[in-house]
Amino acid sequence: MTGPAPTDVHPAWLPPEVFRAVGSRHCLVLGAGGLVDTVVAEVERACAEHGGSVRREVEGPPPSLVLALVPAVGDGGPAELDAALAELETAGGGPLGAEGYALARHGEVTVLLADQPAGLLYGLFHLTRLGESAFGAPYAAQPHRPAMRRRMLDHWDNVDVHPVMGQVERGYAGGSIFWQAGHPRRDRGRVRAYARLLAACGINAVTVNNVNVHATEARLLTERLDDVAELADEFRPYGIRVHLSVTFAAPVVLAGLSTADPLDDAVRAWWAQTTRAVYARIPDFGGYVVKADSEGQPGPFSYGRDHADGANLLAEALAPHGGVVHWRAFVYNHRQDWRDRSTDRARAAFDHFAPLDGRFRDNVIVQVKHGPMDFQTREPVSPVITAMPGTRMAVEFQVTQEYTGQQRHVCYLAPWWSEVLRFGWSDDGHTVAGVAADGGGLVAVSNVGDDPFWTGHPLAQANLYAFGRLAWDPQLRPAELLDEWIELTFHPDTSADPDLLRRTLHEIMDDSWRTYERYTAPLGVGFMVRPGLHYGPDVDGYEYSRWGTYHFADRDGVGVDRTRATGTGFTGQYPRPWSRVYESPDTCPDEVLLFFHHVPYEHVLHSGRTVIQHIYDTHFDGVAEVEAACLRWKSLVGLVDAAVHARVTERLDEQLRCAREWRDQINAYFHRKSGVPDAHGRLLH
Ligand code: GCW
Repeated sequence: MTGPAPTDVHPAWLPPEVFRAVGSRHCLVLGAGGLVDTVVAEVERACAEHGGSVRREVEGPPPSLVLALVPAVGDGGPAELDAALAELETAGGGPLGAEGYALARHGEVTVLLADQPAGLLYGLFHLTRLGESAFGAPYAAQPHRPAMRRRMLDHWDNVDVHPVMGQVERGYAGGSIFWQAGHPRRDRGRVRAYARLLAACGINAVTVNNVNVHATEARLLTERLDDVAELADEFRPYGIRVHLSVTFAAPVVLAGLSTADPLDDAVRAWWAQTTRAVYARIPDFGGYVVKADSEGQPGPFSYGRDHADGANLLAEALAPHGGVVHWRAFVYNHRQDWRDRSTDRARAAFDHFAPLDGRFRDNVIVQVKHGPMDFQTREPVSPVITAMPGTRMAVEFQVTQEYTGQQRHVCYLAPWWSEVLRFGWSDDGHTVAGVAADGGGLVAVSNVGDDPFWTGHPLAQANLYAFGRLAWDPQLRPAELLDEWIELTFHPDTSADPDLLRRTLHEIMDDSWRTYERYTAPLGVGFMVRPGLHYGPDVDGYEYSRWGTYHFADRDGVGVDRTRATGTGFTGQYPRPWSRVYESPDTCPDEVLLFFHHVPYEHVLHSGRTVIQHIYDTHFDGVAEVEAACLRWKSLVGLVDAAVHARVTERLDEQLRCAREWRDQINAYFHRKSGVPDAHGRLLH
């Protein structure tokens, strides 16, 4: 069932060592059904490696680990199982649900309970995180349930190599693990191993193609559906549903209809019939993902319809089969005139979507990027997330590091995602995590490719891991998640200096997002990257472009005035208290000051420093932090796998080169604009 682990790829957070505790027990598995077979196969593999045993019949010597589906527990099972069940009942809290599980330890027996097979699988992976500590002192049954029902990764993978974007749009880890130059890859073992890694961090949905749907990829929906079905077969044993990005123009481009108008009967009939065929082939198909009227993709605007009309069309086709449509809210004018100060890209998603609240069908999930612009290193939370109580919403993160160093720079993003998820408003305790949990869950753009380390930069694996875990439980702390990831991936106890290894990885990674922020675009102003590529500094690269991403630096100051009083009015899209907090530079948090305000260089931040001095200081500090990271990494020679060490060393060299370039260009630029010298007299070029 699980097949042999591929040997040409790094085991990431599932090396055989993490199964030692489970695999050295005598295990009893009670229950049946697809995913239970996966659990049994996993436990068998672990036991074959570590000397334990597995059986599925109650009769036999006392087990030391019982994994049981509650409905499969009959008479005559071990007494510890009954004790755990009784505890669960008294603990209350209702059923464990489709994916939940409970763990308990009584006497010498550890018990894992679940209502349904997926729960057993997630519980098994929980045991890998606990290791031996799951088999120590007794503890009463503790239930675990995911906060989000849907925990999804979108792959921006193309079937055909795109002439500009390549095989994977914004991919920094080699080619696609699904597709290669027009065809599905044959090495399915890699996909299966990926599914296993994803399940182990809690992911349960994957989109297998880019949201920019080109000609070949459009056909995955119809004549190339078998390719999608093959992928679904690999993901299914790990409880992961496959979704497909489709083009809104499909009825025209695939079936030759004269229109894709969402209110046209022939169009509706085509989607209904096409979707029926998809479910006939892939009964557990997840649904469609759509980027419409965005960056050149077709959409309902062409027919004078709005996004609710467009999304509802697909939702109607999916509803009889239990599918959902993820309809992206990333809609803005990408043909702006930089001279026009009245258009503000940050406002666009709210302007298009907030008025439609309440008009979307139940199985529409409006998928919103977490910030109002585009996955910058720092942005405020998108006000759309606060504004549509009558709509199911999914919040979208970007694990692939498009604007955060492209997996050449260490940038552990969990601290930021955690901040976003905890962002709250109103007295009723609304938070981003709450909106996602009540609606469509969390989605992220994957950072995985066919690279032997999965993610190009081996340390970027931590972002993928942390995303899945945060989607399961948004309360988890980023540093704890890093602990988990370090233990699983590096198993420090088997190294010569476990403490040095743990400490050094934390020192390099904990604050690496803030380090990256320090040497790149300052105070939330964003962009300043090379156009198109989005890597490395180009302060004015987007300043006169059509993309609507400006910083407005002149000799007196910098930043975008998005206030109601004198700017674009974007601050008015927030509920209280944020509409007020952001409106005034006196209350606006420093880290997003230039996102909301155009201020003089001598403006004094809450930190007590002027804006210009902050720019100089942070750029020197950021580079110094990268220098320190390089030295620290050197000290891990011999403590981590040699290939991992070499790859990270190579990436750190590039990070340091690039960080220095950022520092020098940004500092020189602002020195030349402002004429203000550095208070510490450092070289500004
Ligand atoms: O961040 C931008 C990227 C595009 C991407 C787009 C999107 C898939 O530069 O490459 O297109 O976002 O999210 O749709």
